[in-house]
Amino acid sequence: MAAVTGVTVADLEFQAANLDVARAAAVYREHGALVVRGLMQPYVDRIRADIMQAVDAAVALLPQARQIDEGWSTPDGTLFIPAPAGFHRDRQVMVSSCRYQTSAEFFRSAFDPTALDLVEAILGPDVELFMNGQCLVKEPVGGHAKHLHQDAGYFEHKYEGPCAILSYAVPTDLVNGALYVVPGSHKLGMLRHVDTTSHLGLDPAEWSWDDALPICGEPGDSIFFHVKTIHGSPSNHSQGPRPVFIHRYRAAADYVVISATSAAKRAAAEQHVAAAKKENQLGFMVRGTRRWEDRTDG
Ligand SMILES: O=C(O)CCC(=O)C(=O)O
Repeated sequence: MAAVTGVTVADLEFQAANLDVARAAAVYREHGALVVRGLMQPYVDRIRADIMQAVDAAVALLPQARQIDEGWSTPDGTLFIPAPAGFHRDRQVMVSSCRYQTSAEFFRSAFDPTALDLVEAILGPDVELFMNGQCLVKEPVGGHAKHLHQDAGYFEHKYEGPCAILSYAVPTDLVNGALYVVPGSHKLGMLRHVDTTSHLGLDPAEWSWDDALPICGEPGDSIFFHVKTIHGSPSNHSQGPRPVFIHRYRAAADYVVISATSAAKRAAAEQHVAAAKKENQLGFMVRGTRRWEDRTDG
């Protein structure tokens, strides 16, 4: 697949200070991606400490890990996947246990006023959190690639779907695993996903890193992306860990209709779309009000 546009990082980029919210929201709507430099800077040092503490605890818990479809889960809820050849352990961290229930600073950062002004401009007045926050870590010297995918492959929604804010917790570049996005790809609709080493991903014969735009950044820089924007990040070839933290928001009336982590599970879940309901998917409200009619929809 050829690159969709000639969009550069500069076309997507804003500074958090004195942000022009309406203009930034317009860039998001057009490209399905947006970079806000320094947005999470006030929180990043504490969040990074919480993530890395969670990783150390999880590695100590590895003897108690149980096998699950996606890899192995330690009792704290960390997801491990197979490590590459030559790695010093047979399993590597993918998703840490750091989430809103475990890190006060991570939870507090989800309510950042500038982030919420922007999310409200994108999603409308009534906004809830989707999921409990997610912190992914690429371990040093070979930490996993997250292959190009649409988040909608994992959680397709009834309406617009979530807006994600992924923030770097360390300086992140082409060596340690910058996030790549395909600007404009949110307009392509739902694409076919296959099984990869990082779970659902686009067929590598159809989409490659050459089709995507890498976004390097500093700790606290944030990348917004649409649930259908193609994105991913290559392996970490540096000597240090590469953590990120992700907030996801959606319109308060929206809900998941297909949830899956493999192609077979997606195919099965596609049979039950009509049964999906909002009422058992209430996230914490961050802007506006919950409306009763939204809860009974579906
Ligand atoms: O860790 C990353 O860079 C990618 C995370 C990601 O793509 C996701 O969680 O959807």
